[in-house]
Order: sequence, then structure tokens, then C-alpha cells
Amino acid sequence: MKVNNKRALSLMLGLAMGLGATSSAYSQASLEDVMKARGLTQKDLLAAAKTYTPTGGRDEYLVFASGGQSGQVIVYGIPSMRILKYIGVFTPEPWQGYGFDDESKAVLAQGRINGKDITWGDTHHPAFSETEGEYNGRFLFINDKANPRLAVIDLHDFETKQIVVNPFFKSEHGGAFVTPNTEYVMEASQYAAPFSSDFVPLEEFNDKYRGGLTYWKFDDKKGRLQPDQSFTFELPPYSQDLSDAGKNASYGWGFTNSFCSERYVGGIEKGRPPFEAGCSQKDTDFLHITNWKKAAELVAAGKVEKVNGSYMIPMAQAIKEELLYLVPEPKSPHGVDVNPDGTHIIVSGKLDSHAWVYSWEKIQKAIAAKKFEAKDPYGIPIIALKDALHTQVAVGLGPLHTQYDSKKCTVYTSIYVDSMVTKWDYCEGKVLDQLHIHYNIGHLMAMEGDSVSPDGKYLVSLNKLAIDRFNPVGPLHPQNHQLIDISGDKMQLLYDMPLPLGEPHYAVAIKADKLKPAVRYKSGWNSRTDERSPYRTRAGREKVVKEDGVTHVYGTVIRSHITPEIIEVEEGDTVSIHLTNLERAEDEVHGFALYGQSVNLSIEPGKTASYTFTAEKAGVYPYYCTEFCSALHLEMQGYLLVTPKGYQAKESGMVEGEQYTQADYEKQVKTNVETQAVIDSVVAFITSHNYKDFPPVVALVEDATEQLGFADEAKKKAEGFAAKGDFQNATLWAGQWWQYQVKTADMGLRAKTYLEQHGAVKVETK
Ligand code: RUQ
Ligand code: CUA
Repeated sequence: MKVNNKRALSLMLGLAMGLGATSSAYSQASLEDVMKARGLTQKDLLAAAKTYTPTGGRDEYLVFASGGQSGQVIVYGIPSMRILKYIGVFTPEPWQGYGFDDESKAVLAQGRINGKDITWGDTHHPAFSETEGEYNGRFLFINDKANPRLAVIDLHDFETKQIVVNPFFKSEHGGAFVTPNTEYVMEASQYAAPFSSDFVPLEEFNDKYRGGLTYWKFDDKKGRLQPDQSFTFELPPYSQDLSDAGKNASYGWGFTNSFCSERYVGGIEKGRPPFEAGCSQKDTDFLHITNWKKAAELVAAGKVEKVNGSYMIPMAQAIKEELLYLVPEPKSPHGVDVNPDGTHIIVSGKLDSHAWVYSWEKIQKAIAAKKFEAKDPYGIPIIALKDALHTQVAVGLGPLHTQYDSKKCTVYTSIYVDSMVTKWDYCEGKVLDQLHIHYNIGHLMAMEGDSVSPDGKYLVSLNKLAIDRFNPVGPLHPQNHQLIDISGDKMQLLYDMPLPLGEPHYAVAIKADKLKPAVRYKSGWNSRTDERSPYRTRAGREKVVKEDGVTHVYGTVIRSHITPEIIEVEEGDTVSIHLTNLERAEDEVHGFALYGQSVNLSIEPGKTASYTFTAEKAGVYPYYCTEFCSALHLEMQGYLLVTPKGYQAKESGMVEGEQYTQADYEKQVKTNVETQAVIDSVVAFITSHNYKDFPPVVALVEDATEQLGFADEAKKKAEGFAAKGDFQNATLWAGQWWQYQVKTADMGLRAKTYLEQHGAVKVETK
């Protein structure tokens, strides 16, 4: 790749600016000077040129990273490593109104456990929806390890739509992993527990504690998981861990590994050796192989019983129906990763220095021939290692996860203890390259690495420790994601990105052009149910009505106005405020905050968001828009007046702070006439160009036209009062007329700029 010198130079200048007074680099003109001043090498410059994205530039890939204990998903771009969004999933996120508006509270409420609100999550593994094994860019799934739940995020608007709670598990880790057509999303338990919610003493661990693997049915059209069609395999209490779905050759099967198949239960308090000793005695644990396709057929045929309202396949049935097998795997394994054509499965043992490559062909042969070396204590057939293994490769100390390259047979394995990435060939069984990372890598992720056709190009190492990589910010350090160029024979470290939300366990990257996010909702939209909101309101139809004891405020927001401006309720009333954003223009979001209430709404164009509360105490409660949406954003305000019970308003009218004369009125009108001239010239420019070919401009023009309509109404009112000699009201309405003009002009100018910058051409005007 040729380095663009101009770009690199401006990058260096930009970086140097950050150094301020301590460096003279800012004023230096040549690249060489800057390099010298900042102590940069040629290699640094090359890395910079490979990642730097100039203003307005876009990334080739978008990464969706787990936000770990933040219960969120973090979205960032590759190669720039710029963070684009946090998506609230299991945790309230005030900027997005998530967990604050009624609509999203309903989503979080789906995730209650035993009736309790759980307002955080330990997210581990995001996964994209797939079609024939390719990421289709429509949905993202992510799990919560602490409280076994799965969430569905719709990539049309990057919002969480659904949370489901596992009906059997008390903890999980092996999710989310999708089958090649998103038929199912896998979720495997982690710490064994009774399937019921009763107390069962630890003495009954072997008999009553269970692991499991749920296949959640996904309805692609509805975009929701279907709990009533999902099923769970009952599994031994082996601490099932990560999973992966078979693909191509192994389509229809799933793979789940486990640790602590010793079934050791700690109890150091009772003088017993601790968990970690008891859980690492055996040289091998078990890889579980499940036939989900056949299991789904049994469910469809009505051959599987429901327990607690959910399909559950007991071990005895799974064994009898030939749905479940075990294969020994390296000691205390972690990742299990199926290769793109589904012919091989790679498992790494945290306490082994080898990655083990299994052959699906061999496994299938053993299954077909019913060739098993033994049965486990629960009667599950065990396939002998020699009948399943393709090869073992010494990759380093503490191997965890493996990602596949676009090049055949090439893989990358994260080596936790040695803090490095090992590139190796799993067909030939040889190591190709190794790269040190900083520090203690967990997962690693290649572009579209879980699909049937990985793109290679870049690898991200998701490190457990940052230690000395960034400016210290206290004992809690940022996380460190390192970007690695894998396009050549040798891996090259390009960039360190501190992530201030952790711990991001896993991430997935998709080609950015596969995503088609919306810029606005259909008007009056409940984004969480993806239906029109019953509380949607159109301009001019705002109202306050009492229905079933609830005061419903049907309001609207538009630059720079909340309607209604004054809401009056009585002490003790239940109030439900519904606000619809009337804007169509891209990025014109309004917020809503109210004194004394824990609320912030994010009302994107078209959205209707609601907030319901009890007005417990009489008083004055200002509210306002929380997004700096327009020049008069600060004036986007109002009052909720909670009157005491039985309050009677006084007769006397309102006395305004200022008195206006005919001269004031005429001065305002003069300004308005001048403003109109500006608007006319902008309109002339827009309509003389092919603006209809630019959807963002069309949206702006629609909004501007609406504002101009409001301006006209205000103008008529002003003129009416002026005719009656009421210059107080005439001046105020003339001021409002001007406000609408200003908003029109603002949108018009934005549209004009857009056209100029995007090569609009002149058209014939009649
Ligand atoms: S984890 S570092 Cu996937 Cu939860 Cu492996
Ligand atoms: Cu709307 Cu500020």
C-alpha cells in the first residue's frame, strides 16, 4: 500500500496539537520534523497511515464488542478504532433513554428474575444473525453470564428489543452462538445448579444439579426469540463452557465444551480442598456434541415434554435418540471453534500448551459405527480421542480462543499466559508466526471470523490487562483492544485502543456496508415493539386527557418547542407523558428531563417515548429538552405544575415581564421580512437543483416546509392582534413567527450546504 503523504502529514500535525506547549512539533512543517519531535519510527507512520481515518471518513468494518459488566454493547470502527456507540442492553443507559422511558423499561422488565429487576449484565459473547453461514447484518445477540439471559438487538436501529430468561439455568457462559440460518441461538449453562428453583443440598450434586444447553428458536420475520418453541438439553453437572454451531459439513450439530468434569464441589470452610484443586485433577474434560437438527424434529413431532412450560430433553432421551455424545478434550478447555467449512473443530485447554484439532469426519464415522470407548456416569457415549483427533499443536502456554483467516488452514489462537497470538496451520499442524500483545489476551477476533467466509485482514486482540499501556487513571485501568494487521505473512501490531468499559470478553466484526441503519422512525413509532405507538401525536393535535384515572399528555417535540409548555395536574395524579418527535431531519434528536424525577428520554425523529409517574408532591417542576438541538434549545422548556388538592386558580391574568409598543411590533416585522428574503433565496437555490436525488435534503425540506407553515399561522395571529391595536400580543406573535422562520432558514441552509458538498447539479426550472 502506498502511504498518502499528505494524509500522514495532517495526522501528525493533529497528533502534535495534543502535545501542546511541551512540544514544538505543532509548528513544524515537514513529516521528518514531526517524526523527530515525537520520536516516531517509519513503522509507526505506516501503522498510522493504515488506521488513521480523516474527518468524515468511514470505517470498513464495524465491531460489536461485549461491554462486560457494563451490560452494554460497544460499537467501534475498524481500522480507525473510533468508538461509535454504546448500546444499552441489560443496563439502563440514560443518553438513549434506555431504562427510563416506559417502552424500554418494558424490555428490561422481560429480564426480571424471580420478579426482581436486574439492572446490569455480565455480557460475554455477541453474535450476528446469519443466512447460510454469512452475517446478514440484521440482528445481534448477546448473553448475560451472571443471570442467564439472552438479548436481541435489532441492527436496523441498534436498539435492544427483547430479553429472555433461561427457564432452567442459574448461570451460563456458552452463548450467544447462532446456527447458520439463525434457526437457533445456543446458550450453555456454566455452574451446575438444580433445574428447579428449590433448595437442593450440595450432597445431592451428582444427582440433582445439572448443566444444560438451550437452543433458542429465533423468528427471523418477527425478529424475536420464541421461548415456546425453544428446547434445552439436560446435561451432566460438568460446568459447560463455550459453544459453537456446526456449519457446512457439520451443519445441524452443536459443540459445547466443559471444565470441572470432575464434578468437584469445593468447601474449604469444611476442610475440603478448594474448587480450583478439585476441578483440575483429570487430564481431560468433555466436548459435548449435540444434534440440534434431530432434536428440533423430535420437538416438532411432539416427542419432547415440557418442564416449567419449556421443552426439555432429559439425558436418557438424548442418549436413546442419539442426540448427544462426548469426546475427551484438553484439560480445563476454553474456546471451541468450528472452521469455516465445518470439517474441523479446534479446542484449547487453558492448562495445556496444545490446541487440539478434531476431525468432524472421524467423529461422524465413530458415531455411525457406534464405536465408543466408554460411557460417562450418566450413560452418555464417549468417543475415544484417537477416533476424533486430527492433530495436536503446541501453540503456547494457556491457549484460549481460535479465529479463522481467509487463507485456508490458517488460524490465530490467543495465548493467555504467554501474552501472545500464535498464527498456525491446522491442516499441517505447524506454527507460522507469533506476536506479543499487551497483556494477557483473552478472545481474539478476525473480520467476519465466525462466518463461513472469514475476511482475514485485521485481527483484534481483546486483552485482559493493560498495565502500562496508557496514562494511568487509578487502580482500575482501561481495557486494551489491539488492532493487528494480518494481511501479510507476519502479523503487525497497528494500534492500541483503551476501552473505558469492561470487561469486553468477545467481539464480532461485520462489513460496514452490510448494515443499513435507519435515519428516522415512521412517525409515532414505539421503537421497542416496532409498532405505531398508541400514544403518537401529530402537530396541532396535542392534548391532555384523563383516561382510567391516568392523566395522559399527548405531546410533541420539534426544534425548539415542547408542546404542551405547561402541564397542570393535581397532587397524587398518575401522569403519563407521551412525546412524539415531529422531525424528519437526520440526527435531530430531542430529549426530555423533568425535575425531581429519574427520567431522560431520547426522542429520535419519528419516535414516540413515554414516561409514567405519580405526581406525589404539589410543586413546580421545570422540564426541558436535553439535546442541544437548535439555537433556541435552552428555550425548549416547560412547567409541570402540581397543584395541591382542591386548588382554585386566581382570577387575575398573567402580567408579562415586558410591555411592547407599535414601534416594537414594526421593528420585529421588518426583521421578519428580511429573514423571509434569505429563506426565499435559499429555497430558490434548492429548487433549482436536483435536491430530490438526496434523501437527507428531502427530509430537511419537508421539515422546513412544515416550519414555514407554522410561521404563516403565527404571522396571521400577529397581524390579527396588530389590527386590533393589541401590540403586546402582536409583538409576541411576530416574535414566534420569526422563530419559525429561523428554524426554516437553519434547515434550508443545512440543505443548501449538503447539496453544495455532494455535487448537486442545476435542473431546468419552469
Ligand atoms: S470468555 S477469555 Cu468467552 Cu467469557 Cu474466553
Ligand atoms: Cu430539542 Cu433541545
